[in-house]
Amino acid sequence: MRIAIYGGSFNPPHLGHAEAARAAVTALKPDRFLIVPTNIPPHKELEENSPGPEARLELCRLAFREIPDVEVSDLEIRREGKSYTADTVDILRGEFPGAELCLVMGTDMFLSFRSWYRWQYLLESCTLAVLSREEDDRRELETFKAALEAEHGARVLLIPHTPLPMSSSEIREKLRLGLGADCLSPEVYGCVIRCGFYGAKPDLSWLRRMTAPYLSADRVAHVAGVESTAVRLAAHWGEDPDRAAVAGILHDITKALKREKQLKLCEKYGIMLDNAERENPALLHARTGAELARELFGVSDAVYDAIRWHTTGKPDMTVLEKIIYLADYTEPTRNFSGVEELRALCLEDLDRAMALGLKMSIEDLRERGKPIFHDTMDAYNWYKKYN
Ligand code: DGI
Ligand code: FE
Ligand code: FE
Repeated sequence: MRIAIYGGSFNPPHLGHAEAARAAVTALKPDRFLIVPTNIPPHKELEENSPGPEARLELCRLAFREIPDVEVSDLEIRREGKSYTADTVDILRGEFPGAELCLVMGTDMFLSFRSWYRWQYLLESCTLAVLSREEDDRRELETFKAALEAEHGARVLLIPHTPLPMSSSEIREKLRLGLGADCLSPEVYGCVIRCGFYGAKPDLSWLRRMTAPYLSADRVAHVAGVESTAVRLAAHWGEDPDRAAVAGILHDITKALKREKQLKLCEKYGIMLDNAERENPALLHARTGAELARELFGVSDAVYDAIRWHTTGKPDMTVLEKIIYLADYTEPTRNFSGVEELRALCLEDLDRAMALGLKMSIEDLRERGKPIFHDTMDAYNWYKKYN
């Protein structure tokens, strides 16, 4: 019986890890292949927003689930403190007496092997399976392999493998900039964004793709228009354009849902409704949209609130809230009379634009014989002083 062990911090596990595992499975054909994420000890400085051990385990399960016969093991995560491979090997030897244990590692780990804790014990108990890069110095590897074999009776297998050009630390940095979606499996990336790990900002093209199925055909141009208008206003008013883009992309995410579904979502999220809201499903999508955006994409409170208040407005809004309200009202496909004046005002004074927008909205509702919702009225009563 052959058991392969592929350890690492997997913070986060990326496509390069998955590729390496695939190459090792193919070359070693082990009976069991264990991915063993290390426990990152609590005293080690962890970057802010790093996933905890349990979450990292879950990310690994997602990252490696496409590879047949690979198991993610919580052996080291369950063990407190620093994770020594030798301790893990002790346990596996006890559990699987007589099995051949293969330690899967990259070239750098291999060449520094003599600095590992209890490395001689590891050489006695395990075969080393080294994923060697094409650009590696072949002779250096062969020489080191021969030395370990001659001096310590080691068993070393060199597995040719060209790794994908990526590293976890580089990816963490990219994620903070709204990049890196192409380095992770879709499931891992989705989980990172939803949970806000590594301070990740969503990749906007990924977000557009993910939200497309939620939009009815006649909403697509509107939502794209809100996004671009919100980004422009954000740049103009010193607000974060990425945040504005996220709010714009997500603001109508539940608009297509029928009243019944809206009410179901309100129940699910514990949203309390008054009679006016219950009677007017057009008002619900701002509330359910904010909740769904948080559940699916882990949006910040600022983005949540911008979506939450985009339909009615409210007194004393944040810059982002005003931007989304006004972008929704003035994006390029809107063509009601007075829209040009409102567009111009958005670039001059956001509060006056709110006053005008709310006034026009209320006039329009009155003309159509619709009741004015109290949030809309409260908002207007706050902003009318800027008129
Ligand atoms: O979702 P959009 O169509 O892009 O725009 P929106 O979120 O502003 O929603 C507009 C709808 O909301 C429109 O059908 C009118 C309705 N609405 C907004 N404020 C009020 C309102 N309806 C009533 N009855 N009262 C309001 O105060
Ligand atoms: Fe809306
Ligand atoms: Fe909208």
